Amino acid sequence: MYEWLKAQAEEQPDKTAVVYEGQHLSFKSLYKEALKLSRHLKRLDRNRVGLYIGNTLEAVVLVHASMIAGIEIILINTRLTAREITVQLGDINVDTVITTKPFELEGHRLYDLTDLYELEPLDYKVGSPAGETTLSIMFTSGTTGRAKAVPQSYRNHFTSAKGCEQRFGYGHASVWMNVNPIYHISGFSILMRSVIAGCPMVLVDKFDEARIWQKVVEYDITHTSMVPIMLKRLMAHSIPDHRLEGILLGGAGVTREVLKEALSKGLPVYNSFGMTETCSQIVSIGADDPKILEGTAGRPLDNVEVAIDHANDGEILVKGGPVIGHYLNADIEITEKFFRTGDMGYLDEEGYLYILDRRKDLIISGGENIYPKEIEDAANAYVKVANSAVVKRQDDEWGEVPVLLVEAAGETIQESNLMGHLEARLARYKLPKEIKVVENIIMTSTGKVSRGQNQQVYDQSKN
Ligand code: S0N
Ligand code: AMP
Ligand code: MG
Ligand code: MG
Ligand code: MG
Repeated sequence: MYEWLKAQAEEQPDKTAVVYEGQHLSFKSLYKEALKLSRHLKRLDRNRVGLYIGNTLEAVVLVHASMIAGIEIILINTRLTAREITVQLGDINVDTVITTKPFELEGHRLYDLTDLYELEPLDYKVGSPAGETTLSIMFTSGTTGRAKAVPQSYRNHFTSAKGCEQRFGYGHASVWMNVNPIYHISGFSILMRSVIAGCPMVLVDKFDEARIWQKVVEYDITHTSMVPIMLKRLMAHSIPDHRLEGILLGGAGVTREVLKEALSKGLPVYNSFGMTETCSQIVSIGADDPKILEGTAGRPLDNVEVAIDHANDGEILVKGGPVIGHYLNADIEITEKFFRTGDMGYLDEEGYLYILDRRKDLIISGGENIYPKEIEDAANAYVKVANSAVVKRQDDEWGEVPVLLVEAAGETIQESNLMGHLEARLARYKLPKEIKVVENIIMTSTGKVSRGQNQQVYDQSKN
């Protein structure tokens, strides 16, 4: 039931499974390679390992090898600093990381593929995963500044892929292109969809609009996923003749202008709403539905239920096969039947979901999440900073970007020194695009940063 690669290797052995930079693997060779690598992986004697990988052929082999070996994989965001990664891995007791690109991490056992193949292969009996078995673990940042570990099961991935297949209309004759990082669910879900439906996946490791269009043509790509900034970059380029049937947009809100431009250029866009915790899109709408220009993220997939919690600011609640049942960090519990998204919105009379705002303090820059608290904690650790608050600014390029407001502890703050301090602690996409020294950071009566009031003061200072 969940041994998708083995099934494809038996049913369509010679069909292309993965393409990367001119290298191809059929389903049969992918299975053979993965099975072989799984024997070396078994020698590590670990039931959970971190993967520090790019969007490459060998990374796909490694993911499948881990699945065959029954090893849970932690998909590491390679944009994070070693310091941030160490905290995440420590939180779920992972001491072993496999890399397919250069990486240094003190205090962990690191193996690249050459190291792995040098380990004596272990003969073992391949098992069958149950639906509830954890396949992958991804971290998603949380309001407290501590990232939440999201375990995604075989059943979560399978039901997600099936729901997507139905809504997005791809099948075994389709060709997927994957330009989203495999370490995000946006990219990982494509790996799952391609092996579950038995269609090829063309991988792209570096977002370059000219090369992406070239590959869309060369491989007759029919389906792909993007965050809005990627689509904007692609539309700024001249568009060749293509066979695209679906471009799934997600990860952040997309403006009506971008959707209108895409439609006018004949691009088959789908808008969607989804999260790491829902194993990718759970609500979507296609270009053929006129409501796409009305600001809706669409209708729930057939295997998903959406409700609105009117007593809590209109928070969007979801449940269904693709939605996770718990977090791994022991003290973060999901106790209710519905999963709380932290986003706010409403459903219209036809059941279309509209996303209005967020209850959580999230900033999304180019599809990467930034929690204000992470930046504030890093800033407050700087001696010359007495207090700080992070607010957001709309940005033509990235969508939203963080702005850091700081209250000095007496001495003058040298912006470049503070930046240097932050750079050692935070991934580069989290670095504030602007630092502003203010008289006073506004706090709530309970002693927390008042995000709303600081935002208001900042917005007014710009007008
Ligand atoms: C947009 C991307 C590709 C930009 O990266 P690019 O151009 O490759 O940058 P680099 O050359 O690496 O660096 C150049 C400078 O830009 C900075 N930088 C890079 N990215 C960002 C960023 N996001 N924000 C701010 N700055 C950024 C670099 O740091 C560098 O600057 P300096 O020189 O100062 O270091 C890249 O950001 C990207 O890949 N973004 C997308 C990530 C993604 O996929 N996010 C989605 C996460 N959410 C989900 O997965 C859930 C929703 C979902 O499942 C989904 C989402 C989308 C589509 C479909 C689905 C689905 O439902 O299936
Ligand atoms: P992640 O935690 O990276 O999986 O990102 C999920 C979050 O992205 C959601 O909780 C939303 O806040 C945001 N998001 C995803 N899709 C949309 C959308 N269509 N409109 C607005 N925000 C979105
Ligand atoms: Mg999240
Ligand atoms: Mg670039
Ligand atoms: Mg301080």
